[in-house]
Amino acid sequence: KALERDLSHAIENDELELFYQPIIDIANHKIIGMEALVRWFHPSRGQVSPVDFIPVAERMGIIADVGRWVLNQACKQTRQWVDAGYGELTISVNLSPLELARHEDLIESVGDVLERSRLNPTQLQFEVTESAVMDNPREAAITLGILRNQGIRIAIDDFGTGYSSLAYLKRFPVDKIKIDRSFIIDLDSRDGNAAIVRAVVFLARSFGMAVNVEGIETEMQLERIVSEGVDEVQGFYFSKPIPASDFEVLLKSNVTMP
Ligand code: G
Ligand code: G
Ligand code: MN
Ligand code: NA
Repeated sequence: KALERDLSHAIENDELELFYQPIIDIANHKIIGMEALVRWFHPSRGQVSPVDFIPVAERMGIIADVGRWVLNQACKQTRQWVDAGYGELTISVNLSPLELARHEDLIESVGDVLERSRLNPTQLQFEVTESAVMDNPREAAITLGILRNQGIRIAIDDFGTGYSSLAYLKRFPVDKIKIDRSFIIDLDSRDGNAAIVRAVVFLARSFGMAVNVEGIETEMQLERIVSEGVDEVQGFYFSKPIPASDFEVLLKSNVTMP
């Protein structure tokens, strides 16, 4: 209950912050974008994980407010980095199942935010999990359709951990598959996982989708997936999610300034 009360003031008290994890082009190891991951710095509890407070925000009916704050902050930051000459970065934002189900709020925020940040819609990507889509397939299909018609990119997050992974790809046209990191963890030891990555890449290609591999932690894992034809990678091997100021240091070392 105390957590709920505090969360309802977190935005106005400026306690939310976005961390960013770089998304790397596997072909040249350059940063092509970033995933925004929200953090709540509670005045007495310290850092509260989104795993713990996003469900609370959903229950309280304020997830649309949190989502709007995240989207606005993420796009504003991206605009600053694009203006600073770090390239046409893409920003990836996680969507909760509820945001996907109640699309009116989301669609309105997206229009506002894109206009204000002057980002190209193709620079914005939403990540949705398989289970979020399967919770409410009809609503999800409508929401994703509207977003994609505007040019916004959709990625399936944590791919391979939910149900109906394969069949629904045909029904839910998306732009990208993010292979869950559980398939990467024991890539070194278990042969079967390399075969899964290969199969997902093949499947994605036949549907015209790009492939992201998450959770790369070692050079060995990177080497193993380079040969599988994935497009982009993320993981602690490159960087954890970090505050904006630290991310800018990465960007500086990453590109040749104009
Ligand atoms: O960054 P971290 O590992 O703590 O993220 C934990 C989980 O919280 C991940 O599943 C991530 O997708 C989710 N998450 C992080 N930021 C957001 C956000 O802004 N909105 C939603 N809905 N989920 C988020
Ligand atoms: O569910 P989602 O994929 O959005 O969760 C993203 C979270 O996964 C990030 O917040 C981050 O904390 C975590 N993550 C990202 N890269 C790695 C990694 O290489 N190893 C581990 N263990 N976690 C990671
Ligand atoms: Mn994600
Ligand atoms: Na994921």
